[in-house]
Amino acid sequence: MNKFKIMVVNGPNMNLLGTREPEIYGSDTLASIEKRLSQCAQDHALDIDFRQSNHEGELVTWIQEAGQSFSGIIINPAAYTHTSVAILDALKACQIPVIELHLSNPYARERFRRRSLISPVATGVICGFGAYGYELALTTMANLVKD
Ligand code: CA2
Repeated sequence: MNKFKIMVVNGPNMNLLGTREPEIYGSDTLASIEKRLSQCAQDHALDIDFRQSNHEGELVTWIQEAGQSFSGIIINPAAYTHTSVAILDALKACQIPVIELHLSNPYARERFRRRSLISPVATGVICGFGAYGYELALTTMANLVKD
């Protein structure tokens, strides 16, 4: 049986996870998050494609690809959450479920982080649960795509 394919996209500076600011983002690296998420994907019989880029245009290209050949997208747009009309437009064009994800709770932080350009086009938002949020998002996505 063909498995549903889910793209998991991480935005700028997420490659630095685990090296600084552990009090905000936890001590996991992106590689350790990916490893745990792969196990979670197996448990839900999903295929995940886990990616990170520091480049807005590359993220847009990946979102377009997800819209064409994936069943869902989980995205932590990182700082682009608060600035990127290009990512907003790309997600708007996708006809698949979109889960916006953040490790921290941006609403409990600086004022500029309280505005997300992405949330209006997301199916739902998960934030504030650290690395575990990725597993929450994938479990939710499993329910969305199998419904
Ligand atoms: O809480 C989140 O997941 C964020 O999307 C993380 C972004 C931040 O700009 C958003 O407001 C909230 C930052 C990702 C960069 O993470 C770093 C980790 C370690 C050291 C430096 C940056």
